[in-house]
Amino acid sequence: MISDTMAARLNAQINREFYSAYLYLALSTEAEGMNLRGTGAWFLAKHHEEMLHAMKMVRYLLDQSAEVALTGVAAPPPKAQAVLGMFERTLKHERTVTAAINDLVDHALSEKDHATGIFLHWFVTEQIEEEATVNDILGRLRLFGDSGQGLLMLDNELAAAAQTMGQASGATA
Ligand code: OFO
Repeated sequence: MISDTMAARLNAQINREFYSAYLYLALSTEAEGMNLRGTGAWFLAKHHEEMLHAMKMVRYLLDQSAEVALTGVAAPPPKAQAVLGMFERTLKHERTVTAAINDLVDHALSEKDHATGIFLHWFVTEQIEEEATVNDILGRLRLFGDSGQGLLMLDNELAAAAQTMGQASGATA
């Protein structure tokens, strides 16, 4: 059993995870609209990952006999217009999520809620990996540009990465 405050905070995070899924679905469709199939597949794989993150938290609340309170998910922002902008938006968003996860851990520690603290460790590690991956992609985009040959190369790499991500999450990208 966890406290009502802890449950409310986890419910708020569930909403953030669904928003992440929604944001990446929007970016996926934007990339597809630009004929960047690999980039679209990568963002779709991210969408599936975020849905899994939300569901992990839903499962945790259920296992702790806590209430799952689903709330409305905000609309994603207008189109990013360029691939560099898409990934800049992604990194900014992931940093916000990292801060939110860290706050959750802090709160769990303040309540001496060890179960939730341990549960959240997976998310702490996941955020490190997510930020690193997006930083890497941004580095390439800045080095080779987000058009022409450089973009084609990146799109192919993202197509391959999406397949791996899809296999890892069990979802089809
Ligand atoms: Fe849910 O991991 Fe990113 O946002």
